[in-house]
Amino acid sequence: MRFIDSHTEGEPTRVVISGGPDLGGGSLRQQLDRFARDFDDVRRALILEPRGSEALVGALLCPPTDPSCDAGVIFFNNAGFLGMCGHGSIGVAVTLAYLDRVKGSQLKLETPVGVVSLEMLGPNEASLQNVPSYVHQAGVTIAIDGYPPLRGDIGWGGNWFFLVDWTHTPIRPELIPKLTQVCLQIRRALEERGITGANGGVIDHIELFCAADDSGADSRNFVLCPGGEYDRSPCGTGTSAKLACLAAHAELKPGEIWTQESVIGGRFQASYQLNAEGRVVPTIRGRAYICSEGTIVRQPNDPFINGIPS
Ligand code: PYC
Repeated sequence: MRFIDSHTEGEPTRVVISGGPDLGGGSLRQQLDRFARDFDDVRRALILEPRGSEALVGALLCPPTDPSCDAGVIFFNNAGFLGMCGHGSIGVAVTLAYLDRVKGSQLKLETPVGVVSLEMLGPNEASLQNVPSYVHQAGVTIAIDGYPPLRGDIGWGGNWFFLVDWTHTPIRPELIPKLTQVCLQIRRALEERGITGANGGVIDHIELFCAADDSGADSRNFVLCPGGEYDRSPCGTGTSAKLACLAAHAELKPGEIWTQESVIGGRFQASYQLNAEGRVVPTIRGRAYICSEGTIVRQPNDPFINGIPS
């Protein structure tokens, strides 16, 4: 399998450019299910150490069902599969541009949760129009040890998020281990209380946010991903869910720019329009850089041929 690695505001994406599993066509959901059922060893080999890292998100290009799309894409990580991935879509766009595979400046990708469009703003910058995003439930209170009751919103931005105002404590790189523990506690509390997104969707991303000090951004966030790693970028689907919350609480008007900073200082510029159903259609602008190209090798006698289980 040949791949190209990039990072979007620090968060890595590995695009498989040849030799990946043939998922046989059908809807992106069907292709994802086939990937999970028949080729999970490929996911693990691509993502886990020693060939990958816990923070890595993989992207497999596959045939779209929508003829207006340039490609289908399935995103995956150390724990399984993602419905959508914002930093990953920007990484795919920059990778395809690097390969000279973007006609003009527009790219349309079909994902298991809907179609997203990208506009190249330069070789290392793209603007993503994400799937419609919304608040499923606002003001959900949960209890975790060591903290007063926490209130958060359940939001959809292509994945499910629980978004918690964390203004009382700074969100800074040196606090990443502590923030990770807090998010794991929150996720456990949601699970124990059976709190889910719509149709029982598992809330597998936790997002804490606070004011961004004097950096000029509107907010800084910390996003815990399903496999227990934090997002180095401000998280495209998480920022989309955040826009939905801001719109629901009348804190941001359509077309206004929201600058979302990550815990390590990466930034997305975000805004939204409302669609006919009153849902938020997010636009997320960010930068990605190619960082390596390579071939995955799996020797048959390698005890870690499918990666080191995390
Ligand atoms: O950017 O949407 C995102 C994302 C999800 C998980 C990691 N990054």
